[in-house]
Amino acid sequence: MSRTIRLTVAQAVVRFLACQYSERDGVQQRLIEGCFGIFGHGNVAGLGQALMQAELEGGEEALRYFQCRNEQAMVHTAVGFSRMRNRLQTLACTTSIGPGATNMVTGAALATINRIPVLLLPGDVFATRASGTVLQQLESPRGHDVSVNDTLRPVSVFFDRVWRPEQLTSVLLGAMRALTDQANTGAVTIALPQDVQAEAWDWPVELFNARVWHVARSLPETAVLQEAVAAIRASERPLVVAGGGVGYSQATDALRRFAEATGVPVAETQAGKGSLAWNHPQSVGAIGATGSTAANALAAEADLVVGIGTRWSDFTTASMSAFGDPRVRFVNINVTALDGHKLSGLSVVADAREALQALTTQLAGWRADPAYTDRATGLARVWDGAVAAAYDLEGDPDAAPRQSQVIGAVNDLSGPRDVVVCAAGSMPGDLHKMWRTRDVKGYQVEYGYSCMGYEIAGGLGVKMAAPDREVIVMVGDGSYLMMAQELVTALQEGIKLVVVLVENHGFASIGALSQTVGTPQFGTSYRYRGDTGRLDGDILPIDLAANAASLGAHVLRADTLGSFRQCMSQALASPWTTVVHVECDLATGSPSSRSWWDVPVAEVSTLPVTRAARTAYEQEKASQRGHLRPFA
Ligand SMILES: Cc1ncc(C[n+]2csc(CCOP(=O)(O)OP(=O)(O)O)c2C)c(N)n1
Ligand SMILES: [Mg+2]
Repeated sequence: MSRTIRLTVAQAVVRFLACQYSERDGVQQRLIEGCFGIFGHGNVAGLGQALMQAELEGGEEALRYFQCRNEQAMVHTAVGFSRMRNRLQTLACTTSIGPGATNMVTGAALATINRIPVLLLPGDVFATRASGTVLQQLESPRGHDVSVNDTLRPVSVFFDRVWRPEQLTSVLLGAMRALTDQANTGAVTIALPQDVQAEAWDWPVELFNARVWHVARSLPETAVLQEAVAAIRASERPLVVAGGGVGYSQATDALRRFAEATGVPVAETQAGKGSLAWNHPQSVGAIGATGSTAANALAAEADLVVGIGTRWSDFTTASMSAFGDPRVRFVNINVTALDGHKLSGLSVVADAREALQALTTQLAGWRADPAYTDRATGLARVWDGAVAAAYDLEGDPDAAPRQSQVIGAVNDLSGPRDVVVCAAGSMPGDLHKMWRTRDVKGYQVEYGYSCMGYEIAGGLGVKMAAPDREVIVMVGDGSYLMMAQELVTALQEGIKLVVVLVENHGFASIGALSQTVGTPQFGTSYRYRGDTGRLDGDILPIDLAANAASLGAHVLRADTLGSFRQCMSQALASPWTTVVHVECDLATGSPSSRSWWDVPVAEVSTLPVTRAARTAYEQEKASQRGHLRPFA
């Protein structure tokens, strides 16, 4: 008879999570660093009781509880944390049933789209159904085992519900497997009916022994690798596109060695930015719709593109218009075959670091034409000049600065290890183009879901993962208004953030987009309803700086570039969470990518402006192509 210990289901969950570890390259770390939660009747007596008991009894070993203000935000925080820790560690999030649980759906989608592990523990309706219809229960006429938590199924890479205590062990083990599976990780959901959480069971003691989850580095198949090597050797204009997988695999040194040994230039996706230092001679910067003219010129003529750890999103491929050579081929190094096969590429299913090392070895002695490598460096220098000009735009020193100047000032005043965080609006594109990344973890822009409201909550997670770095959250007024409340959590935990709040009175990015798609400025600025009956009156007098101060942040206000620089220096030197509110010109000042993004325009319209936009759209659309030619 094996020994057992009697605990509630919730106590077992908390005890189990506290002793899970991940390990890669022989380095071991706790898999679940803590648990965020907002309590309600669906979890306070179960997981709430278990977390409290662990806190009182468990000391350092216990799963630490963190409070937050909004369930969506806590998932963002877990994502920011895990992204910064290269997906080897994450946080758990517990909610009540009903609205608390469904508030996590957006966060879960964000995690899964970005392939970042987070553990979600929503409460659920009674398993026994003893109390009848429970507060916040959705009743489905299709069956009584449906609950609102089923909305988490399509956005989770693993979803299970613990109807009976006996099921818990298999559910927990399945969840840990999914969290540590680099090829298919994301939101991992364990729905916990509120009665089951409080139910006692005799658990085998070995369930609570320390358990180490090995994070594999999968090796490329020899034959496939050889095909990749042959393709690279045969290429004349090769280009690497580095995605997020390079950083997560800690493959940046391997990438640099590969680039230096072969002379192949390196472009970066949003998630891959920072894979190579911005001023490395072979770094050609961002690629795609928000890319540099250097990377986009090279993409247009490349005959072989080596994608590493990229999902090939439309921003990267400029909606399938970036790669112009009719015979261009793709080699896709990725841990997941889902991405490997995109663009009819040769799918090299492998860990990025392992594959790069193997390629470097096998390509020994081969180099791209030095004239081509030099041309790439030259194109990159031209782009650097355009960025420098955008940073230093001349103009009235008493006027509101352009966003490009704000980005330039932040880049200039921040240290090499400082981290910039952003997610939605016009800033991610401008940062992708213009931010000069000096450290592999220095650029944390969430652009898989580009979720307004991620910024402050995600930045909190980044700072929790890297307390020794300054974390600078860049947030637009629209995104700030959507989710600013985690400033309170920063205050509560004594976590310092620098928040740069760019005020342009509305959704400037969509305002700019609306111009090109024939709906000029419709619904994109924060204005009163005017005499016309439309939202074209005066600008709404919203004081977001006062709002931030009311949440406990220190607040500095800037309305010129000079005052912004002063405020920024003060914020960086301060030990407190500081919001620098800066009024910005609507024109961002960022240089053109000479690229395109497919947003379809109305095919018929009574409005001349829409018809003109449609004509321009059809011209751009002509540059779009499929990549259907089989690789071999
Ligand atoms: C949750 C969410 N809703 C809607 C969008 C679509 N969207 C993208 S950017 C944007 C406006 C962002 O405004 P702001 O944060 O002020 O940045 P700005 O565009 O002014 O730079 C909107 C509505 C989104 N990305 N996320
Ligand atoms: Mg705005």
